[in-house]
Amino acid sequence: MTKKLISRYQGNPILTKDDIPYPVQTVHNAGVTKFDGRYMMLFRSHLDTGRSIIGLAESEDGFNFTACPEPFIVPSKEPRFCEYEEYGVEDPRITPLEGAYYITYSTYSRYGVRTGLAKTSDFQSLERVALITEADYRNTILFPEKINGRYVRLDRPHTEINPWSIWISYSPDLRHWGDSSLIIKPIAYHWDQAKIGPGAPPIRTNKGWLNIYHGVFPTMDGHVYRLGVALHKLDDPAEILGVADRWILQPEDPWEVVGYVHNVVFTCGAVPEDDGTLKLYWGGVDKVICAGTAVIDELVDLCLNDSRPAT
Ligand code: BMA
Repeated sequence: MTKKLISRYQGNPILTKDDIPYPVQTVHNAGVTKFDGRYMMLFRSHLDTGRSIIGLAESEDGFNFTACPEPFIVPSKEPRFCEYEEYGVEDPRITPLEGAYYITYSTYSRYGVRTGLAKTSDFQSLERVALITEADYRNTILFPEKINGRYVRLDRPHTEINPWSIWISYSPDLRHWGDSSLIIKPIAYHWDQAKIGPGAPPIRTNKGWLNIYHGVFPTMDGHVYRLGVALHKLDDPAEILGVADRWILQPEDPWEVVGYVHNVVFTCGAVPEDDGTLKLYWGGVDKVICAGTAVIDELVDLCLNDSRPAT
């Protein structure tokens, strides 16, 4: 039997809609970070309009979360943003960067899906910075530090011509982005053949940046979402040191197999710990939030020792 690299938390799912003090239909796809010794989680919820908002929950141990009384991000009323957030805000990722916490999230509107960038320093107030992509981009994640003097991000544009792939871009100021290139593609007849997208913001390891991404396989019974790992060179993250051939997590528990969208595990966040492990968070079937742990070195070794081509 292949070794399981992710140990599921015994108390999964760790958050469901019954834990939320305002009316929502789902809780899923959560970004998580450590702030002031606590774990802060931003999670997506569907409302009964079918549109999404983003809530906040807090935890002492990274597994037992308490949701805050009000949502944290709802569609903006500010003129610069409201037109592009009209249909909702989704899939937040949190990146600690230069003393603040930057949040990338998907903004939906009649024009398509873009990426919003917002910022908080206290998880109480929120400042929207900019819309940093045009349509149609999703799954934008920031690296937690500047590399060679520039901010760096991964994202996943949509196109009819190529299976949806992971791209890299750079910025001098977090607002203006360019020098983009495709760096990881789905592989034909492989678990991620339909499309891939960045998941958790990259984690620095001594061998490279660890990127936990999602990959999708089409079946006669719909798409299956799984998670995989890739390793990017520390001082040049456009260079891929390895993409693990096999997935690290697939839908297995009942709340990952049957639900709002069947057979989905989807990550927006992982928290590295001082002991060399990480806590990984994923949405199950677009309905609940689950957690697990992994040994960072084992994920890095999988990228390096059992690799498939990046493009
Ligand atoms: C993707 C996004 C995610 C979602 C996943 C599975 O396209 O919409 O938010 O979790 O599909 O439905």
